[in-house]
Amino acid sequence: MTAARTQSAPADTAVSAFPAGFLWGAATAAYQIEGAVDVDGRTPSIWDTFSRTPGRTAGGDTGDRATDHYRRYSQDVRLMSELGLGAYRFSVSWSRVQPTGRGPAVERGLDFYRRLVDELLEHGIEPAVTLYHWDLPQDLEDIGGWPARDTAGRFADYVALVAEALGDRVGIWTTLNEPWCSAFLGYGSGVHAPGRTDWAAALRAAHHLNLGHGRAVEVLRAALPRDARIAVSLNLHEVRPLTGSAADREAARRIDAVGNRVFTGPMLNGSYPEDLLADTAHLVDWPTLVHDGDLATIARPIDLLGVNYYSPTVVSALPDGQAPDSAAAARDAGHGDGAQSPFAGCADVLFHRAPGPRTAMGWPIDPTGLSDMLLRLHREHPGLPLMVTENGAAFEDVLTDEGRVHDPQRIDYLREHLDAVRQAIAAGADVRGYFLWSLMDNFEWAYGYGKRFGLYHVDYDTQTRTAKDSARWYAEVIRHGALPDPA
Ligand code: IFM
Repeated sequence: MTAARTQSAPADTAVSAFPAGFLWGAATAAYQIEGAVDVDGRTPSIWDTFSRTPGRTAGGDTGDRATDHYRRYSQDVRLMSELGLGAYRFSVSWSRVQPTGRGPAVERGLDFYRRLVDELLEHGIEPAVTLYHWDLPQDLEDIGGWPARDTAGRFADYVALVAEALGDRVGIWTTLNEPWCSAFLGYGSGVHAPGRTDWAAALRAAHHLNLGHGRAVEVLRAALPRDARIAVSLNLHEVRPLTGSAADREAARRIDAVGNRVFTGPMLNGSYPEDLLADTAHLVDWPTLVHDGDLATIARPIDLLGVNYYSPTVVSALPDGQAPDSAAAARDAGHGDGAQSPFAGCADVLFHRAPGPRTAMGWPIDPTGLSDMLLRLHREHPGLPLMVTENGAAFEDVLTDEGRVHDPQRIDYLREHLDAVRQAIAAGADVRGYFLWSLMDNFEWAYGYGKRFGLYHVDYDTQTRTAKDSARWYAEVIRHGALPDPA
């Protein structure tokens, strides 16, 4: 934790190149791009159910068609090749592989990923698989979802099926993407599927996601070749107290506990932080929730920590006499219009958006949050290689009559954030690569199709992909392995 905007990596303007072997990538997720939700045996996930529920997503948008990547994947791999990507990070849809969340694999579902991986390898692009990016099979939610312990075991069985199918050709494996969102937006504030608003359920979900991660690591280690790299991607909150007051620093500590250390504690240190356990003891009975052996499972060593970063989180204590309003807290945190704060037990923490430029999501643009987070992880977990597995921005892109998308704000955002990565590396952080979010515009969850994060613009009527100026810019960065001069 650092005071707002005070700490940043030392500037090093003399060197703009990234280390040799730095992996340049772009990322997507199954439900956000695939479409084809009812073909080849796929059954509904919690996001199908949620997005089809009136009022849950902007404009009632669903992933039914998305960017039709399930059918257009070859064309999309060609776009990746034009960018010169070294790696492509995508997620596997559990509902496609194992529709009810248990039992044997549906080969037609796995075949899609086999074809995609083959196509990537033919183009010299390294596949990086994410095993879970929020789309739990609905059948598993119906019997308890992530708050139920059994879901961790179901996840491990599913992971074994995917590892068996793709293990010989995929070298980078991520167990979970942003489990904080799955637990706290899905079961806490309810702005994500399955839309439950129960802080105790959110904390139970967090533990079972941790357990599912640990069991998945065990399965992957047993199934994959020795040189496969196993990771988890966390959206760690760069939490900054609004002021240096004891009350604001205490607010930051609490958000750091339930936003970050609820995952990094057990995964990387083998224990839940004492302060988290104390803060949330009124919500869950941790000694009953955490069984003997769970922590050893969760702490199985990983090879890479994925860091997803968009914006810092500035917090303060509620002024004396002001009533807590946890729905407002959720809104102000930039986490949607939820019924209550996603941060379990923290209704009395206020969130502040730093002044200055913001993205179309309303998220303040502050690259120092990325360098500070990378350096914190380097300090606290020395020897653990890091990878930026998501970073990018939505802006109000316009497709011109000439078929161009001029997006200088995205180029600025990317340049500043890549420079923050470079500075963190120069200061000692072992950052192995960068995956830009996202390859193409896609279904932005509760925001529907209104928010565009892509390097490629997608016309959702015709499914035409158009390279934005930022795509050309990123291709040059990749080609040179260095940032061009801003001029
Ligand atoms: O689109 C999401 C992605 O699915 C997970 N990380 C944040 C992105 C932007 O909100």
